[in-house]
Order: sequence, then C-alpha cells, then structure tokens
Amino acid sequence: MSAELLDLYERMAVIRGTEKAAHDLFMAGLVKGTTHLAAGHEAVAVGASAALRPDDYVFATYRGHHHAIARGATPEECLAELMSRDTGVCRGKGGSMHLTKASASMLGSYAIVGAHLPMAAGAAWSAKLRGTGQVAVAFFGDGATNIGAFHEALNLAAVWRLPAVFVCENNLYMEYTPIGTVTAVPNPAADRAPAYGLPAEVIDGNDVLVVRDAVARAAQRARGGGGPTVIEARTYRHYGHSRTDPARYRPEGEVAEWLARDPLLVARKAVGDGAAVDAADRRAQATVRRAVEAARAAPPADPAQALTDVWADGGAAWRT
Ligand SMILES: Cc1ncc(C[n+]2csc(CCOP(=O)(O)OP(=O)(O)O)c2C)c(N)n1
Ligand SMILES: [Mg+2]
Repeated sequence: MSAELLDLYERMAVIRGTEKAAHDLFMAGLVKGTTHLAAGHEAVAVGASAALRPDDYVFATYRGHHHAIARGATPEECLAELMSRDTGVCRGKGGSMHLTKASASMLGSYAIVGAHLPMAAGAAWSAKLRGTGQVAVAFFGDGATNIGAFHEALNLAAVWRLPAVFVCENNLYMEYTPIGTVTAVPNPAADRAPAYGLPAEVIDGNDVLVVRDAVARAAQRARGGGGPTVIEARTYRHYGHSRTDPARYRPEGEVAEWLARDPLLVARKAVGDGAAVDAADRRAQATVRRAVEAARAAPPADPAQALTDVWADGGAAWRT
C-alpha cells in the first residue's frame, strides 16, 4: 500500500465531505448566494496539487472549492466563507465563487467564464520575468473553451513561452448543455491546442495518480522553459450545475457509468487496503464535522472589513 496514495485519498475525502456539507448548509438556507459543487472532480484538484510547488499559482472557476482546499485553505475557512462569516477565507467578502488565499498561492476563483485564463498567463509572465521557477496553473471548464479569452490566453502564453499549465475539467456539460452539441471538435480543450502549437493530452481526470503525473510532466516542461501545456481531464460532477439543480437533463445510464468511476472509488481500489481507507474516511468525516461546527458558530462578517484586503489597499506583499 502506498502511503502517498492513502494521503491523496484522504484529501479527496475531505473535499467530498466539505462539498456535501456545503450542499446541506445551502439547503438549510445558511449559504449566502450560490454554490457550484465539485464533488466528482476531486482527483483533478488533489492530483494537480500533489505535483505542484507550494508557491505555484493556481486560478480556478466558481466551481473551485476543491482547488482552494487542495491548495491549503481549510474546510472551515471555506464553509465559513460560503456562510459569510468573519472567519471565512476572504472574511465573508467573496462567498462560494471567490475563494482566494494568496498566502497559499491560490490566486482565486472567478465567476466570469474564461476570465482567469489571461490572468494566469499574466501570473506566469511575472514568474518568468522574475526568474522564480514558479508555474501558473489555470483550471477551467469545457464550456470555457468556447470563450474568446481561452484562445487569447493560449495564444499569448504560446508566443511568450510562458510557464503556464492549462487544465480543462471536462465534465461534459456547460450548465445544462452537453458540450458536444455546441463544440466543433470532440475534445474541446486538447483539440484546440495544436492551433497554438501547444502540446496537449486528454487524461482520466478521475484517477488522482494519472492527474498528478500529467501535471508533473507539464510543470517540469514549463519550469524548464518549454512553455505551456494543455491538459484535458475528463471528469463528471455528481451534483447539478449549481444551487438546487437536480440535473435531470443527464441520461441515467451516463450518471451510473460515471458514479461507478467515482475518483474516491478508483483511489480506494488502488490503495487496496480497505481498513486503511475506512480509517481515512473516518478522519476526513471528523475533520469536516469540526469544520461545520466551527463555521456555524463563527460570527457574521464584519462590515468594517468590507474594504480591507482588496486590490486597492492590499499592498504588494502577496505578489512576492
Ligand atoms: C462570460 C460568461 N458567460 C456566461 C456565464 C454563465 N455561466 C456560468 S457557469 C456557465 C457554464 C460553464 O461551463 P463549463 O465551463 O463547462 O464549467 P462547469 O460549470 O461545467 O464547471 C455559464 C455559461 C458566465 N458566468 N460568464
Ligand atoms: Mg463543464
């Protein structure tokens, strides 16, 4: 049994539990605003983080709780943020769609589809200019590949040979629309990469080790001056698009097929020691239970904090 794989399993189990808690808190009316849950996508976040340096920059979408936690935001900070509590990762200012923790190089989640891809290119450019060896990773959905900003970011990153990694979480849907019905190529991210002279691979996004290895290869290439890589990780969301969407537009057979390839099940089989995995599950559940209790007990966001830690007054320390 690999200790590393068991650790990755537990990290995924913590995210899964946090997403379930976020869903339950939303249904109880305790979440302000919306939620886009990433249950089912855990292997992408945990596998990628396992391949990155702590100071590598990460940018994610509104479906980004898993990336924030994988980078080091605690479940408590995230749930408190969803509930607009003072202990939230952005002290209640961001909510579910804007989880940012600069001290963990989690440079945010973004609600505008595709908007963060050029930002990730900018972060990669800054790393290149400063010669730090950092890479910038942008996670985005399949739908984002039909947005102009995706193409602009890939082009510029290719021209300037930026240390960037573009990771598409292809969950087959953009909101309620199957991506295949609105896209000219079968692999929405990977098939566009050659237009910019970039290498690409389509991988099993539900296998944490496959993701780790693909991101490690891309990051190594980027750090060595080889430029950006596009990775298309095929995965599936277990909940609907957002809020209370029951996702009835998805064929039953398709859902069953993907649930059978749940990233936690895949990792459980690979660990091969049921007792060790059960113990990891219990630890993860306890972590999430404590996080829910702490977030529920936390004081509301303080209006006096509304203008702190934003760009205008945040200083430049986060950039170093
Ligand atoms: C520029 C822009 N257009 C439309 C929307 C509305 N919108 C929010 S999520 C979404 C679907 C995006 O799908 P995808 O990129 O596949 O990400 P997923 O939600 O599947 O993770 C859309 C169209 C938006 N937020 N921004
Ligand atoms: Mg999608």
